[in-house]
Amino acid sequence: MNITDALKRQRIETPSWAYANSGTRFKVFPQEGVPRDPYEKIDDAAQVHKYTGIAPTVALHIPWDRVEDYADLAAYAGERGVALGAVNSNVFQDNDYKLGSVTNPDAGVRRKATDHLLECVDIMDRTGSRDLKLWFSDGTNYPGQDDIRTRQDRLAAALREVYDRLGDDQRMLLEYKLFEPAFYTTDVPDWGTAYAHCLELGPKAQVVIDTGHHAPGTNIEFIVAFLLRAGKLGAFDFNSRFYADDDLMVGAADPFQLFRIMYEIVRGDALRPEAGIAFMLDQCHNIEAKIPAIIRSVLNVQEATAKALLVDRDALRAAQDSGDVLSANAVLMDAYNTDVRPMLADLRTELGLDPDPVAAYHRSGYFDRIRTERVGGEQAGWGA
Ligand code: PSV
Ligand code: MN
Ligand code: MN
Repeated sequence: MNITDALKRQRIETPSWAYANSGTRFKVFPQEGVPRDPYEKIDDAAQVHKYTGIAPTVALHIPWDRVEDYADLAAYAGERGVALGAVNSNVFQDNDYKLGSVTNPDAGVRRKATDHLLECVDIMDRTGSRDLKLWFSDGTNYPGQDDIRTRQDRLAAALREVYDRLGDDQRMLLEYKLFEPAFYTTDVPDWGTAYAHCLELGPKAQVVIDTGHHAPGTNIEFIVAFLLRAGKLGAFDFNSRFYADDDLMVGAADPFQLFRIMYEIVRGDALRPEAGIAFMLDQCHNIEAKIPAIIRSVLNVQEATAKALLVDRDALRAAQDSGDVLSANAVLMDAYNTDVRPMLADLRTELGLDPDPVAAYHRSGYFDRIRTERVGGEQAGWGA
């Protein structure tokens, strides 16, 4: 397939919570016009798709996006030209979870947490979502606080129960994170732990790479290559980090890293939707305008992808096979250093889109409408 065909077929999922107010634990700065309910988040997600043409799904977070009728929400999304994507579970914001959710020493709390995950699968049945995304804040703060190995047993038991509840076309995506909110041990701290649990569970369990969830200097593209080779990469949560889990716009901190990640995706033939990798954003726009920031983020992924597609794979292979270190590196850098923006502007024109999606959004008057119509917008659910 040629480069433009591959780019036309690329799909990026935006997160419902990125449209809502968010902040740090120090302060949430409310913005004008933010959505007041999940329906309005979908309205905003539809704007991102309208101007980029490659963001046709929006991920939900339960309970932040709890509604009476999920089938109705799915139908509403459809009317706006988008669809509901992954369902993100939330077992980290209840008083009961102080010592953990599915790994809590108290069996009653573990039951409550597992029941929530099962409820998320019920919701997926109604939204038509394929993916259940699991992230656990579980861990300990002090040596000796709880038994590290027993917590793995509890985790495995909960995952098994949820796995067995999945429908034929549904998947479980297990996300890891190095630390935070737990500071001594985290029960799913890295890709190896997530991979081992997914392997034990079976083919419907896959690993999520959140790009912000690693130690500084971690080679994320290696993880991508390894998991793709093992058939265990399920999804990305894209964002940028300078220090920890910063949740800044993808491609803002390290566009070269994003290119290297997307090169491994192209190398692994995993860009096409049929390959089953969900390319999602997981970001918070605390100080910048949200919808244009999300449009910008989608474009950043698209630009990195275009550069990855430009890599001359034959020349790279030849240089690698002959041990020509400098030429191999030069092939990669040639692609990275190409300005792909004119090509992408042409692609959009060909698709009937505005060549400059951010400018088109600003010109549309949408923001003026929502800032007057929406009063008292929602907080995403954390960061107060
Ligand atoms: C945790 O830091 C995480 O990355 C998980 O994906 C959560 O579900 C998400 O952030 C939302 O805050
Ligand atoms: Mn995430
Ligand atoms: Mn995170």
